Amino acid sequence: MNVSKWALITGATSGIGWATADALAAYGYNLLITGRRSSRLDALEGHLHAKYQHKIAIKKASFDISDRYQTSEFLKAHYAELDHLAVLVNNAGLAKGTEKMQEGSLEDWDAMIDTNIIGLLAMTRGVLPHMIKKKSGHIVNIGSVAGRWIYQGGGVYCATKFAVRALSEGLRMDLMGTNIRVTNIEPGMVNTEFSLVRLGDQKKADSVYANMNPLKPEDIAETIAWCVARPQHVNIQELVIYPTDQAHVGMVHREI
Ligand code: NDP
Ligand code: 8X3
Repeated sequence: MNVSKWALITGATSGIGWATADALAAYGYNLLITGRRSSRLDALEGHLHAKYQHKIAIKKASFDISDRYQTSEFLKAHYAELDHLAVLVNNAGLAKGTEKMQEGSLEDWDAMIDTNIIGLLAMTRGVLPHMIKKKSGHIVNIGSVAGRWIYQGGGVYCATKFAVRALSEGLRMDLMGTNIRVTNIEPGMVNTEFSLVRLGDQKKADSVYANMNPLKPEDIAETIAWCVARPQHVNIQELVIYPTDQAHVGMVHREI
């Protein structure tokens, strides 16, 4: 095993996670990439090996992070890589639905809470003993502007991202003296599969980004790579990143 430095990216099968794998590969990180869709992990592995000429090691793990048992089996199976983990990017996440709470689906709420909060927590809890042992590491959480401001029909999703913000802050306090950094990245609109997953319809998803210039996954990935590349004594705690066309949640300039 190439032991130099490993990064674990959850939700690497698409969007921000995929782009982050690419950005960290460019910095020479070996990658542990996860997500439920194994064919996408295979495609990402092929893309990265072609682009970086097999200079980095890649391990793939396909599992459902909202299932605590599957996450714990993943952690057990990758103990060796985790001992060399420099970066964990807690990116896997989703929004489901835009209904008002009085009409919301409990299944959708379970999916958001179990993925965005419980999955992130279980993964973080699993890797921390490895990082604490070597007194170094960087946890990058993908929060959202939805973790700072609330919008109608987004209450539960927003609550999960408020939780990510609170957990990031609490973690920084608990980890004081361990040398481990914790960053919360809070993007506005990024054109990924996010809206397709949320709305379940490609046309509706396309309309979210119509006539405006949203962020690209690469914009967030480059920011993550920049945070990670800061000197060890520098911790970028929080970063809010909007597209220029978006002034606030729900306030978007569209050229029509
Ligand atoms: P995508 O839908 O493109 O990517 C989401 C990723 O999360 C996929 O790789 C998906 O993999 C993974 N994922 C979702 N559920 C699970 C699960 N149960 N188990 C394992 N993996 C899972 O969306 P984004 O790239 O936009 O989203 C990435 C993160 O960014 C999320 O946390 C999202 O909340 C956040 N975010 C997104 C914004 C946006 O506007 N797009 C803005 C602010 C934050 P798979 O389906 O293969 O399991
Ligand atoms: C995704 C951004 O504004 O759609 O977290 O909630 S938003």
